[in-house]
Amino acid sequence: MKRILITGAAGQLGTELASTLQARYGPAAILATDIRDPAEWATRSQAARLDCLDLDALRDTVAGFRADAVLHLAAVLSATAEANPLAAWKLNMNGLVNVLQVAAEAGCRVFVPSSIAAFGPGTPRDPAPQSTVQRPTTMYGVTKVAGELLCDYYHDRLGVDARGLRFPGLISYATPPGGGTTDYAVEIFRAALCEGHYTCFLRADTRMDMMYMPDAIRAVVELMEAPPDGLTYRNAFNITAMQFTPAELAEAIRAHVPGFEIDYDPDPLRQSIADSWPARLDDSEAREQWGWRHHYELPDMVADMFRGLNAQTARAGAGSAGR
Ligand code: AKB
Repeated sequence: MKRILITGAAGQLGTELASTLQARYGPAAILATDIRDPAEWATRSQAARLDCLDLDALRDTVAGFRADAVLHLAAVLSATAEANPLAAWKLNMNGLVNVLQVAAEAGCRVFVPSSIAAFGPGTPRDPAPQSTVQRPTTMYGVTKVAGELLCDYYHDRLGVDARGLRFPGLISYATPPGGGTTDYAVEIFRAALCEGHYTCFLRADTRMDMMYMPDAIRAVVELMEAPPDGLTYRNAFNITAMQFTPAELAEAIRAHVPGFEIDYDPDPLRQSIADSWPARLDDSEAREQWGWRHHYELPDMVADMFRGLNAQTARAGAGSAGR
């Protein structure tokens, strides 16, 4: 990868991936795009407004930038997709097929995130094997399974070097997530700092698979830089880091915010989505095929989240004091 175009770059994963890639490959090598106007989100990278549903605009932007890799992150997450399934199908599938088509024409490598949501209630829960039953019961999950197959198709028939990861819930402080079922595990930190209290939209005992953002970013880079020959499950490697319930996360937070309180008001939609997913992914294939290892466990992740959020608050305070 020498010249990388990112779609959905203003999102939770895109923001941090763009800055990591700028540091690694140089700012001139990265074009961060999003459907939102760059004035609203871009800081120091080359940035452009791009709607990946517009095939001609996508083709022109890839050609104009001379991209040799597209990291396609523009997608609707699980809870939002359930609220508007048709819009989710349209963005998640038509955006992806456009990216794959342009990549086939321009000879680009492609990264596409899949998700634990590509599994459903019929999948073994703990752990979900790499290769197993995939009958999700959410529109988001349906688009993730179809997306994995579409990437396989473009690889097998048209030679596109497409690669992908099945992410668990991602936790980070730089940019909030939007519309996911695992979002509680991000919201809870700001609530702990600002209010000392959080009302969780999942039951206390809902065990879910999670990963801290620095591990997720490293996984993308390592997979994209891995030699292609050893990759059997190239478009959908299970990866995992930690599993916890809201009650266990609250306990870990109390080590930093003594007296933090949590109560529970389960949202039927998001609870049913969470209950339909495995509690843990088996990532042994990723470990064997390209050397994947996670670094962050629950206590390190919680400590680093508070370090990052406190630094953000201090910077914001210094910014407003200087105005
Ligand atoms: C969501 O909750 O929808 C996402 C995911 C697990 O893919 N974080």
